Amino acid sequence: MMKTIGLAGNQLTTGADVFHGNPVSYIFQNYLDSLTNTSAMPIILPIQSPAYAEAAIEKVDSLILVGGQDVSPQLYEQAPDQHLGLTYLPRDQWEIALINAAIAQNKPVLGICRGLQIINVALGGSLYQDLSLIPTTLKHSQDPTPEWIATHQVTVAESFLRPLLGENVWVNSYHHQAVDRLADGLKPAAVATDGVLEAFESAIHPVYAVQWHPEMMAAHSPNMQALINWFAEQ
Ligand SMILES: [Mn+2]
Repeated sequence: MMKTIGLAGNQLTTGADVFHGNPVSYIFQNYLDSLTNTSAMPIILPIQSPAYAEAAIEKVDSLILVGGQDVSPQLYEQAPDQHLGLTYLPRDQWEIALINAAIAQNKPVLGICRGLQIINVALGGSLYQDLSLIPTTLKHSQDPTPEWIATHQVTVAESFLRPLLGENVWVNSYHHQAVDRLADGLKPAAVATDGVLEAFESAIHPVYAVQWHPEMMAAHSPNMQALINWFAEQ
C-alpha cells in the first residue's frame, strides 16, 4: 500500500484580496512538488485543535513540519526580543501536539526550517530569537538570491545526512533564528561554517531536521531530491 506523509499546513491569518479577505489554510507548492513521484503521497494537515493530533498522526506514515512563522518564545520561557518576527501560537501548539503524537506512535518526523526549530522547542530546547544576538558571519537570509540556489556551506556529521550529502554540502538559507540550547536526545547533524546549527537528528526516535529548504532545491539539486526521497521511504 502506498505510504502517506502528513504535511503540517500553515494559515494566512490576515486574509488576502484574492480570497476576499478570508483566512486561508495553505502549504507552499514546493513541498508537494518535491514529493511527486516519491514512494509516499502527501496529505496536508491543517492547523486545528491539538486534541486531533493523535488521530491525524494515525492517518499517516510520517510527518513533515515546514517553514513559516517564528516559534512563540514563551514556549521556551523567553520574553519577545525586539527582532522577533510574526508568531502564531495556535500553529505552535498544533505542531507540538503532532510531534508528540508522532513520537508516541514511532512515526518518522522531518523538520524543515521552522520545522527544525519547533521540534527543538517541543523537546525542551531553546532558540536564538534573532541571529543578531550571536556573532554569526554568514548571510542566512539569502534574498534576493533565488531559492533554488545554494548560498552557504555546511559541514555534515556522521548522521542520516552523511550518506545522502557527503561531508560538505552547499545549502540555501532562509532563517533569521537558530537553535540555542539543543534539546536532550538530539545530536547535531550539520553545522554552518559560522557555527550555526543547520541540522540534527534524535538519538532515540526517528526524528530528523534541517534548517535549510531541500524542497526548494530539489528540482535543480539531485542530492536534495535524494534527501526528500529518503524521507519518503521511511
Ligand atoms: Mn543557514
